[in-house]
Amino acid sequence: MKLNVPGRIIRAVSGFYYVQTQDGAVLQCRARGVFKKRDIRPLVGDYVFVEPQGTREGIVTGVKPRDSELIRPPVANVDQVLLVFSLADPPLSFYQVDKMLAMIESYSLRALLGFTKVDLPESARLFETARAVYESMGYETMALNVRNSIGAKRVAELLSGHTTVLAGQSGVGKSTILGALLPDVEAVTGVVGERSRRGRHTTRHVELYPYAGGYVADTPGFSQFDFDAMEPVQLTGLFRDIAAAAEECAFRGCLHEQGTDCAVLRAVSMNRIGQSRYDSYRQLLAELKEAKARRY
Ligand SMILES: Nc1nc2c(ncn2[C@@H]2O[C@H](COP(=O)(O)OP(=O)(O)O)[C@@H](O)[C@H]2O)c(=O)[nH]1
Ligand SMILES: [Mg+2]
Ligand SMILES: [Zn+2]
Repeated sequence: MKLNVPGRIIRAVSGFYYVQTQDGAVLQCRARGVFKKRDIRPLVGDYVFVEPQGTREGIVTGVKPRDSELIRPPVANVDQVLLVFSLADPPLSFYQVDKMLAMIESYSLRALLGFTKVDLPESARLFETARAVYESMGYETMALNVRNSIGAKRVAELLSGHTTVLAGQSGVGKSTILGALLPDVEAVTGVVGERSRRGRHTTRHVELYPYAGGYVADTPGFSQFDFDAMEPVQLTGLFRDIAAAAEECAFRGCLHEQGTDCAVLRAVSMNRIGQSRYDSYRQLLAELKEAKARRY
């Protein structure tokens, strides 16, 4: 009988899977030939079994069932996403925050909110506005400037023991955060940026970096909503504050666009739901309806 050892795929490059085993060694592996026939496609993040071939190579012989699977970026068994936004340069868009949050909710992952560049002018005030909106809904909301150690300790605590994906627009400071957490991989994150700049059609490269009993990944991009799989009425459930108020809407299936019986509109007029949140909801609802109309 051949020996099989458990491990995790931390990187995949042109047909090779790099599997970290429990003793910390990384084996360069091919997948078992039969995987292709059975349509088994190992992903970065997969927990697998490996048959070692010598001390540096091996064969992936089995893939354990996934707890979660993201398509873009292609990564398995992520349990939280650190959404990174900059308060300035590029400027903060509450719509982007709400859209990303709704997307993470749709994946049933935990969302952490990091607002970078709190050192820039006006940023501290803007952060307080954002905090007032998102902390009350139960989201971990942090002001960051990791190079000056602002927020760095909290980020480290929250990431420890988890598999976390850092997501956010280019230029917001994701690599800077990762560089502060993992000083040794700075060079590697540079490579990721290089590849993603080449264009939309390049394969997105995801790499998990072992960190404090867990793993972190800096992703060059994050997928948009899969509107095709969603009905407009489902959007409410992705906005925690709107969902809470919507429980009292008079009629089922209310999209909270108008009507005196709409508890969401009442909550907005009483400032229990922030105007920016409601505006984001309406904009996403419009996009969703448009996508649905195009389907038929
Ligand atoms: N002032 C300021 N600049 C930052 C901060 N975080 C990152 N930057 C800068 O913003 C730029 C983009 O950062 P980077 O980490 O590459 O962003 P990424 O594209 O999200 O990976 C770089 O010039 C960083 O030095 C911050 O907290 N404050
Ligand atoms: Mg980067
Ligand atoms: Zn309503």
